[in-house]
Amino acid sequence: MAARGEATAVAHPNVALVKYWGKQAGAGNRPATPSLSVTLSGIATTTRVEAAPADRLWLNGKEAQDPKIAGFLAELRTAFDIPGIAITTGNDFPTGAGLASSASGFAALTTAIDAAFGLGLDRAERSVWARRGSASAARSIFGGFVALVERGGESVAETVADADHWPLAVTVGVASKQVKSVGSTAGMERARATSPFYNAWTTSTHDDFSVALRAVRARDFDALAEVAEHSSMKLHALTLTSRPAIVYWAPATVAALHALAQLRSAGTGVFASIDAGPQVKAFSALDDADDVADALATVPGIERVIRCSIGPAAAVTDAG
Ligand code: 2P0
Repeated sequence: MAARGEATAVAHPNVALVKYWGKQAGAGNRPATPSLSVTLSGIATTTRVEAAPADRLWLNGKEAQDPKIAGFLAELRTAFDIPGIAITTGNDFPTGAGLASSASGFAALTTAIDAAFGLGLDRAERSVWARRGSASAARSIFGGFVALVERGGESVAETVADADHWPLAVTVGVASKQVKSVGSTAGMERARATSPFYNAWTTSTHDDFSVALRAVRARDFDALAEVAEHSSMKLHALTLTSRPAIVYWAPATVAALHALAQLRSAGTGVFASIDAGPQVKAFSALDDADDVADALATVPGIERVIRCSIGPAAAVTDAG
């Protein structure tokens, strides 16, 4: 495909079953631990890039400054000849509130820039570049169940099972649309520097990753539920024991956890996962998604329920 100096790409957020929280020392934005996620369908970032006299950014209809994007473009330009870029990007879900908008954002941006300016990246290379913007974005380049692991001195993402291997539902209870108080990068660094549990986290996450990968391959819901909830709770144990503590949960987050536990006691296979924000992501069989959505919708303080399933890779939708 000829590069025309403009392109549009779509990418989807992902939710980690085994979470990433902490970086290796040194350059390249490489995670300290392996992680395993599902890319979502049902919510997306759409990003258009065009050659321009200077870099400019419009986010959700408003002109914005973003130091993370500026740093990412500067790093890309050390390797590629890229002109000024006008970036127009939008999310059809709350931005910066623990719904992985930086994952889908950097995945869509890298994919659009590659197409617009003829960088010639294959999917794996695009994922490595997206990781430099935001490590979870490496996973959103791929669809289905995605691992982010160490391979050959590099941190690389890869699909470990396609979406149709195990078509789970992911039902999101939005507990607050407010932008999070402490961003992920700062939160991770604070945990590394101050939480007494940080070493236990990095050691045990390697085991969690192996268990979760086996559970995904075997489609063993109970095994995945146990390890994924544990990884999510352990992440929040880290943020709560950082100094000063970071409390990502809202009251409705806790209420939703109780509602899902009650549903599980009544026999529905469901487990919860929470990222760096108050939203609760409930995993279940597709057949149980109506019950899960009904349960979340009646939780006091849950503002909105978003129905997702497991989704596709980032893709160019318009190459000029
Ligand atoms: C994850 N999160 O595995 C974890 C769980 C949030 C909680 O990856 O510093 O925005 O840009 O690499 O990718 C969010 O972290 O952080 C994240 P940076 P990123 O999904």
